[in-house]
Amino acid sequence: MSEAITDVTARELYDGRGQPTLEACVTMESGATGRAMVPSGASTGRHEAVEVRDGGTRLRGQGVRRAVAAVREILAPRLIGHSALLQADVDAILIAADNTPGHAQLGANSLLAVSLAVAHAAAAHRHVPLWRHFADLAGTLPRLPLPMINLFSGGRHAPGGADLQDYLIVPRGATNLEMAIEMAVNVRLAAADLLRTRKRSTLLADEGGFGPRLTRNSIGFLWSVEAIERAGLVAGADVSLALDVAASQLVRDGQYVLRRPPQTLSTEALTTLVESWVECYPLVSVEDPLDEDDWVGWAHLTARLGSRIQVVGDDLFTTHTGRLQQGVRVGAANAVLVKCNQVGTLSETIGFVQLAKQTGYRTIASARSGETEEHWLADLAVGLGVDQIKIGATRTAERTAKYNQLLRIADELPPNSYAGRLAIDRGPTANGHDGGDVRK
Ligand code: 2PG
Ligand code: MG
Repeated sequence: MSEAITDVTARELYDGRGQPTLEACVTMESGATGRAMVPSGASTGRHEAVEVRDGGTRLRGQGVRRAVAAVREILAPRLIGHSALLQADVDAILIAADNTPGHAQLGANSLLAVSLAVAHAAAAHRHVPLWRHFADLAGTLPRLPLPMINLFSGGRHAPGGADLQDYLIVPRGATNLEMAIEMAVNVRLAAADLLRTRKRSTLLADEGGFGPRLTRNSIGFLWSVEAIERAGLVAGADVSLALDVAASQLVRDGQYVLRRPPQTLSTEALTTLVESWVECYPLVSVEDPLDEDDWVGWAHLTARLGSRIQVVGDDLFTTHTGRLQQGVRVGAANAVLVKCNQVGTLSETIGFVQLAKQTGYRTIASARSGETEEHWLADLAVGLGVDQIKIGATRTAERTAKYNQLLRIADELPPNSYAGRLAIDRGPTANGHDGGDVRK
């Protein structure tokens, strides 16, 4: 059987933060090969699948030799002889080999590296681009997502900076992907000028954006708007703003503790603060505005803001269908972040995206703060036909690898394949809300 897997191996390599990560390699009877590396988060959700690291003193405990051994000794023998074209079967074998909640024994990093390497090999075997293979697996029409691009970072991604983790720009006015990325590049350059003028650091944060010290979190919004205008664009029309609060990282003893300025807030008070930002700035999307287990708070916030903006669950859902079902039940959020390594395998990720689409939640494929130079996430976003993609700034190779791949794919697809502003502006969202025109 030419599509049979004949070899599975793994090695320890390094990601863009210089941390060890895992690469798996798969060979098929036909001679086709595939390999994939996995990313890693910093502001990880409590309900994410488990990333297995070695512990001990070598590489400060971050080594992945145990995960490498899991691939070589446990996963490889179970997969050899199986068809690489049957991704769902492959993933079921991986999940059964681990057989613990959260893939805690072998690690979601081991499972995902192998799952993706199998997909890469299968695409090579079929002589189709990876995005096409993903689209065929999911039964989706390929689509180019609207990018959501990091400008300023804080929180865990830029310690010493703002409390809020990601200030992003959304080039809603662009009519094609090339124009969208060009706008983002120009805004980024303008932001660098703005920081230099104010004698602030232009050193890069984890996602390639800037991580300046800010005395108030609101300055991040003001400077984002200023950078858009300095780039000759209209804030709110050409380019809007998005935010990732990563609120679970701010919780101390049941309250949200902010430092810029110092504030200790209840759920209700943080919701009101987020609402004031929505009223003052051209914000169209807010991610993780509240703690990952505060379903009641999320439901209230979504009822209050969900008709005006996109409310995104990242740590809330951790790419798990069970948690999304809970969200649908209580009316929490109207969009989901999609991160493969939060759940573990390609098939689980596809299932999550399908459920999100069925339940009217918008979908955003997302990189991690610790990314690799690979571009499979761009292929996955296109193949699964998600609405938006969040892969950091237009800077540093592990980020531009994905933007560049999106641009390459754009050349292959018909011009009307770009999701554009409709991916965030309109259409029914979860909980019966109409997304409305969120233009400000
Ligand atoms: C997030 C991601 C990317 P991390 O919170 O959305 O910005 O961060 O990979 O650290 O979880
Ligand atoms: Mg997030």
